[in-house]
Amino acid sequence: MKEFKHFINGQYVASASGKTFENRSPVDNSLLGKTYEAGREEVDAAVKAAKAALKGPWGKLTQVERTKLLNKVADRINERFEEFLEAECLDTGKPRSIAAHIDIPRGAANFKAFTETSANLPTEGFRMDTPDGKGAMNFGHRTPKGVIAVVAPWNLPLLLMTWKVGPALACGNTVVVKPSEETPMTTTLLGEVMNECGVPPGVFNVVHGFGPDSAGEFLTTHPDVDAITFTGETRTGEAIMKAAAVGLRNISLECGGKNPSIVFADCDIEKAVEGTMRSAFVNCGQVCLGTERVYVERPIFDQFLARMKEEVAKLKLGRPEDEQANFGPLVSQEHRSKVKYYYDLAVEEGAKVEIGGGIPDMGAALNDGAWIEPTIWTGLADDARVMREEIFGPCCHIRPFDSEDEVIALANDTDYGLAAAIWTENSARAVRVAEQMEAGIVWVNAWFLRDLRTSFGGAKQSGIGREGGVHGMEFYTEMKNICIKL
Ligand code: NAD
Ligand code: 6OD
Repeated sequence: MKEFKHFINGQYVASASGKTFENRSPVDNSLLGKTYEAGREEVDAAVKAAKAALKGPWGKLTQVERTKLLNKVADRINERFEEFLEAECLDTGKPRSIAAHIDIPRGAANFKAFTETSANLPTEGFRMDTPDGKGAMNFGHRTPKGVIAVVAPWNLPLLLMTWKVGPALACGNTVVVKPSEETPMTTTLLGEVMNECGVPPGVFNVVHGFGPDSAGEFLTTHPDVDAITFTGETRTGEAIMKAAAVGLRNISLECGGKNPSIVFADCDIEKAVEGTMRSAFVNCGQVCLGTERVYVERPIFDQFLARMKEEVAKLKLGRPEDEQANFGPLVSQEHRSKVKYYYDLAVEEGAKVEIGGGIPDMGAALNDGAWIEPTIWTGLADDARVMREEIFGPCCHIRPFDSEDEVIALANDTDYGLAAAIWTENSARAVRVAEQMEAGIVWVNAWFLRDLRTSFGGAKQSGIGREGGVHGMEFYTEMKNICIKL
């Protein structure tokens, strides 16, 4: 039986209480291992180690030395690619082809991209006049913020954890990571890589467990944590924001979405179908940037819907290692119950189920897994709960529209504001509509096309703050003004 332990001060440790919880496969519900649940004692040890490491050899590294070390981490993840891939697929059930293309390479890239940004981060300087005529010089100086708590979700476990750990370490901080209870494996494995690369003990720490009254809460309420970066549900973000209020710790919150996709009649319809298929169904719909509301201009509505149904019918459900499969299970039985609840609610609320809507028969070997059918609805009212609440499953509602103004209002009529996609060959319209989207990220004729130098984050209830490029550097450093009287 595999055991997933905490990684504290460079060593793997069990919980003093001996408390564990099961890690089960979403593919067939088989037992993959047991994970230790951290109590206050382990969280405290991890935070203490992280705090001490700030003053140790890590804190004395030059920018160049730190860059070399983190680049080595990226290279080592790539050298151990197969192990990371296997671990990610076991935990999430996602097809290997997806994890090999998205999760693992991006997990490694996050350690390289932000060392470059950090090394090239500009600062400011102001020469000022003084009454004695001699003047003074001001210049900005950045220091690491300190101990960063990283609280991560399960949908892209390595990618979303390193997306925070990469920039945090690039800026010279130390981290304590709380991965999702659903997906402990790749974060645990990263501890080995840190040791292999010579990252000093205490710089990267991992504590496992749940949220409330468990590792998540113990970590985010710990007084020696200097800032908290979180990705997950909006309601959890609220709890974390409350925890961070004590001691005025800074937060970065990347939360839920109910993202629209707008398909204009002048789009390249095949490109729009291909992109919308990915945005609604890749990773079994478990991508925060994914599309759950599709608006299609009326002249091409029937054609677009028919093409989407054809493509959904071609999705091939199967085990991660099945090379023909491009669609895995949801992450857990618990999450499937939530998604299935919304599938049933959609019907109650008057949706026409165009395709899917249920739980597939996967055969005896897989029927205990968290499988669900990819689903398209039409006919829902704009105020239906299914149209307003994040489902985080492989489903979307497709609705016709008649004018640009109408669709802008519809797309923005949501509590969330994470991402939007626009499909049109008219570049003036693309810019005009993109500028009016109430969202942190807008793609035109693309989806999930990522340049790590750009800002990433959500408006409204999709989050607070921006990470990526120089924006993340603001969060991960403390800016100081030094004023020198001349
Ligand atoms: P979640 O909020 O349930 O859990 C995320 C993490 O928070 C987990 O590690 C969990 O254990 C921890 N947690 C839960 N309650 C806590 C508490 N009270 N205190 C401290 N920690 C706590 O989210 P999830 O189900 O893992 O992920 C799915 C959600 O994440 C969706 O809403 C999705 O939209 C969102 N998400 C957002 C982004 C983004 O970049 N905006 C990216 C991925 C996922
Ligand atoms: O690409 C990224 O950097 C990122 N943070 C993606 C988030 C995906 C959400 O599920």
